[in-house]
Order: sequence, then C-alpha cells, then structure tokens
Amino acid sequence: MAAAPLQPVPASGETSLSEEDRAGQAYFDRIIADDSRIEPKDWMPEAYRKTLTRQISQHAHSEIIGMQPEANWITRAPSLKRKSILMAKVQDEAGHGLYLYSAAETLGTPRDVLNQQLLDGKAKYSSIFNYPARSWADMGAIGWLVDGAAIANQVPLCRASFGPYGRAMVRICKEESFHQRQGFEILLELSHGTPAQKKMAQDAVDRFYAPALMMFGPPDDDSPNSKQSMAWNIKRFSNDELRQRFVGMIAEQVKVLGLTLPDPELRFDEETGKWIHMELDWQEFKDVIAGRGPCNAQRLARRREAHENGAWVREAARAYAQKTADKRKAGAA
Ligand code: FAQ
Repeated sequence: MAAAPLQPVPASGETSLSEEDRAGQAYFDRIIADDSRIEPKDWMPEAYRKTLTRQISQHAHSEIIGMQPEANWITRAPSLKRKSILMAKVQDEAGHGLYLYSAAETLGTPRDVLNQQLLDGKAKYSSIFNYPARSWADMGAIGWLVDGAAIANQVPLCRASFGPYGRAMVRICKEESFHQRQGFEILLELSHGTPAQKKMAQDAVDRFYAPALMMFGPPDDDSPNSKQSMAWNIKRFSNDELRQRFVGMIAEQVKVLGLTLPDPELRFDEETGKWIHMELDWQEFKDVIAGRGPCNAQRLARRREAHENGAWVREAARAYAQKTADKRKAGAA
C-alpha cells in the first residue's frame, strides 16, 4: 500500500486536529471503508495503533509461553517420530512469536519493551497456557483443541486491516493446520488403542474442552474491545460467533475420534443456525487472566529463567554487531 496521499480535506468540526491529521484520518477512513490495508508508514489513529500493539503483542507472548506445556513433553514422547514432530511444532510456535513481535514492532514499540512487559507480569497472554499438560494425550488435546481454536480465531485475522499482521497470520495459520492434524492423529491413535489409552484421551479432551472455548475471549456483552476492533476490520467476527463456529467443527470431529465432548448442552439450533454450548465458568477465566490460574506463576518463572539464560546470546549478538559496524567504518575510512 502506498503512503497516504495527504490532501487537505474540509474541516469536519474537529478543530483540534492539524490539517495533516485530518487528511490522514480521511485517508485511513477511506482505506477501512474500502476494506483495504493500512501499512506501517501510513497515518493511523493512535487508538488503532494502541489496540493493534496490544493484540499483536499479547498474541506473540501467547505463542512464546505456549511453547512450555508441550516442550515439557519432548523428552517423554513415546517414539522418535513423535519426538521429532513435537519438537518441530514447538519450534514453529517460537517462529510465530517472532513474526508477531516483528509485526508489532512496525507499530513503533521495540521488541525488548514488549518482552519486558511480559517478564514484568504486566502483559496478558492466552489463558489456555496456564493449564497443566498432565499426560501424553494432552499433546493430542492441545493440538486438536487449542490449535483448532487458534485456527478458528486466526483465519479471519488473515484479513486484518493492518498489513503486517494479516500477512503474518497467513503463514501462521498454515502451520497451525499441521499442528491441529498432528494433535487429532495422536488422539485417534490413543482412542483406538488399549482401554487405558482411550481413557487417557477422553480425560485430556474433558480437561481441555472448556479452557479451549475460553480462548475466544469473554462473551460479546463483556468484550470491551470487540466493537471497535470490528469497526476497524481487525476482528471480523465476535468472540461468541467464533466460539460457536468452533464448537460446531469439533462436535463433528469428535465422532471420528470415538470420544465425547463434556458438554451436556451441546446442540445445533436449527432456528438460529448456531451451535449452543454449555455456560462457561467466566469467574475461572477472569482468575486465570488475572494471574491466578493453575500454572501462571510457573510459566512466568520459566520464561524469566529462559530470558536470563539467554543473556550471553544477546551479548554475543551485540558484540558481533559492533564488530561488523567497526569493520565497515574502517573500510569506509
Ligand atoms: N486469554 O475485549 P476482548 C495459540 C483479554 S495463540 C487472555 O474480547 P479482544 C497458538 C483481552 O486481551 C492463542 N486474555 O479483547 C498456540 C482483553 O484484555 P485487555 C492466542 C484474554 O482483544 C497453540 C480483555 O480480555 N491467540 O493458541 C483472552 O477484542 C498451541 C477483554 O477481551 C491470539 O492472541 C484469553 N483467552 O479479543 C501456541 C489471537 N481473551 O488487553 C502454542 C489474537 C480475552 O483489554 C501451542 N487475539 N482476553 O486488558 C484475538 O483474536 C483477540 O485479542 C481475542 C480477545 C479474541 C483473544
């Protein structure tokens, strides 16, 4: 997208804005109305920049913290093949974090600032990663339900109005599809295994079902950001719309697995064309995002430890950058 053609526009009663800002706002409004894309150097309202920095950085933190529940199982994977698949998946999540931090940085906040917010416990990340991964079957449930919910939420974000975010999401969604399939395949194998394996698979689905539905965020009438984010073409569907759509997908897939979803109220409502699911425990959700979930403290402690252990890499990178700059200067002299 080319930079905004900053043409003066007639004042629309907004006297406190400079002429340049009014022109920028008019350009921005036109781009949004045309369902086109805003690029980093384009003019954008501060609130748009802020909400995107918030959402993209929370998303990046989720990918990085989200590596932990599965990384714990790499050494315990039941075969070499399973181990290498799981390692590849965890590495993919790190890559997603990097694309997303890069996209967030184009809005003006450096990555180390965003990272510090996470380390200080001031930034949110997805509630789901504060639940423990207790058995090998949890690797299946995380892939099928957590990556499945992530895809349902993120495919519409490929059309987000902010270019770098939408483009990052295209690649992320492709990789998440592979993740979901590998999770489904783990559960399929277990559910067709011994009675103990099937029980382990069902137990994992039972524990991850409600937390996976909460990934879509609070109910629409308690979602302060949705309305504006939808008006700006960042979000394309509301939290509840995506949640019920996801429930409909897994309601069919669970039959193939030969397992059940722990939801006595699950049904398709012919009248509204929507899936109905049980009421979720929103107090639990609030507690988890306020830092009081089963694993919040453990996840942050592990992240801080990894950050400290990585100090030598940052120092080496800085020294290398300095050496390269010195060499370039000496060459130019
Ligand atoms: N957890 O007004 P809304 C993955 C916060 S990636 C924690 O509805 P919004 C890949 C929300 O930030 C999973 N906090 O907010 C993977 C806001 O807080 P604030 C992450 C939550 O932004 C798989 C407040 O509540 N995906 O799984 C949650 O319009 C396996 C009010 O909520 C994304 O981040 C939550 N679940 O809608 C990795 C996708 N829900 O900042 C490893 C991008 C809400 O106002 C292994 N994000 N909050 O204080 C989004 O689509 C949106 O940000 C929503 C929330 C839908 C998450």
